[in-house]
Amino acid sequence: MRLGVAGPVGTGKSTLIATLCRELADELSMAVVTNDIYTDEDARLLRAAGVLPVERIHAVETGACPHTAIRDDVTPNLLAVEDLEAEFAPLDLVVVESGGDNLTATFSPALADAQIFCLDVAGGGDVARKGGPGIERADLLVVNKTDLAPHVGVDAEQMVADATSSRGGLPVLALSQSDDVSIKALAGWVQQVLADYRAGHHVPRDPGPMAPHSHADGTTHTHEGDGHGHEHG
Ligand SMILES: Nc1nc2c(ncn2[C@@H]2O[C@H](COP(=O)(O)OP(=O)(O)O)[C@@H](O)[C@H]2O)c(=O)[nH]1
Ligand SMILES: [Mg+2]
Repeated sequence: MRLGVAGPVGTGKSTLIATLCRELADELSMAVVTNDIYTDEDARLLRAAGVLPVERIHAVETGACPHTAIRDDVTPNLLAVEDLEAEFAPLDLVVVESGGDNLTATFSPALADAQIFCLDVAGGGDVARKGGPGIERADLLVVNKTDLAPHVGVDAEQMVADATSSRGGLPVLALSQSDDVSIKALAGWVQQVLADYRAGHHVPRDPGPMAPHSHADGTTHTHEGDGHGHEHG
């Protein structure tokens, strides 16, 4: 199964993936693909964490627009996943981290069988309420770093409640590296989805295209349609 992890920079995606490896690599054969714009920073962070053999962690450098690589033209990611699957067959779980700098980044179901969208409390309590395709329709929404909530003046429970009400029954998980119960719940969710996937009960869900957005160079574009409607300007 291929599990995508998307969400804004700094919300704790790489840390979450390292945690999943730590929790599950004894029972599952795992590999990781990271997406970064210009570097392999995330891959190096994960290799340094020592949670998987380093050769099971591949980096894709996406170039200018990280969303394209997980949504419109997933070829470089599929090649990275297939290389890992060929080298370490049989793999149970490949986790793909998006290089997301965007609140609305989502994976194509052609790349990810299931996807997690990651927010953190430090991004503000209203983020969950504002919604967006990943927040509303990813298979799991993580509200991360709940240990920081009192320090940033956010009511984590309210943030989870707001997110839950915008998701029509899809799960929301409050997560913190300092809360073992939440880490076990995250690992348990992945095990359950994997069991459903193997039983043929899990259907990859497309959260929908990301919203139009702009980049630091001032270009604005959408990611709707077939990937050729990629307008700059
Ligand atoms: N307080 C706290 N910090 C966290 C937690 N998870 C991750 N972080 C920190 O958040 C920062 C960004 O994490 P990272 O995993 O690199 O985020 P990414 O950009 O989404 O991959 C790092 O300094 C992490 O140590 C958490 O549960 N609690
Ligand atoms: Mg990262």
